[in-house]
Amino acid sequence: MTTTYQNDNALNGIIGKHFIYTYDNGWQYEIYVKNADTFDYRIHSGMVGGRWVTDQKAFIVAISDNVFKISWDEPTGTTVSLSINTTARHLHGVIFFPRWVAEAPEKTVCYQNEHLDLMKQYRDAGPTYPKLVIDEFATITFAEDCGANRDDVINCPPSELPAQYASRRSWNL
Ligand code: FER
Repeated sequence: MTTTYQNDNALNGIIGKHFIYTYDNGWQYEIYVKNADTFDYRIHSGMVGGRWVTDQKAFIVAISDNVFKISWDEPTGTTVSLSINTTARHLHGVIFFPRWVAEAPEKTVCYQNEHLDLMKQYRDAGPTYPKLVIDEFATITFAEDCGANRDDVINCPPSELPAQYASRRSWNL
């Protein structure tokens, strides 16, 4: 089936966007969508707070006007799918954590890009099951349009950010 949501313009509302959001369980995350299949993220608080990743590949699709889905498989074996509504200013995330991450989340807290082989070793060593599934809504508290393919939006760990960075509230899309 071909729909109007599968064309070159369909992702205009998500590419280049930068969001900070807090899940209803209190976990705070940040994402920057670099282009049609790449994004960066940083985790400010929660089970794996402090973790950050650049140039993660993902499937990014438009579901309807202002609604997007981003899905990916981490080198850790964690898989995630985010449904983002940019006008309602909220999203829904489902995170499927392998058992080894649930048992020792601190092992994944790093700049992942510098530890890809180690993360894959952990992934392959497991245990994988039973998975820990987190199914949560989040409120988007900060939004801006940075434009595509920037490397200066998410480029340091949360600990090196200015105070109040993540608690700023603004909306500029
Ligand atoms: C998110 C939920 C989970 C997210 C990233 C993750 C970018 C990744 C978690 C992990 O790899 O541990 O909303 O946003």
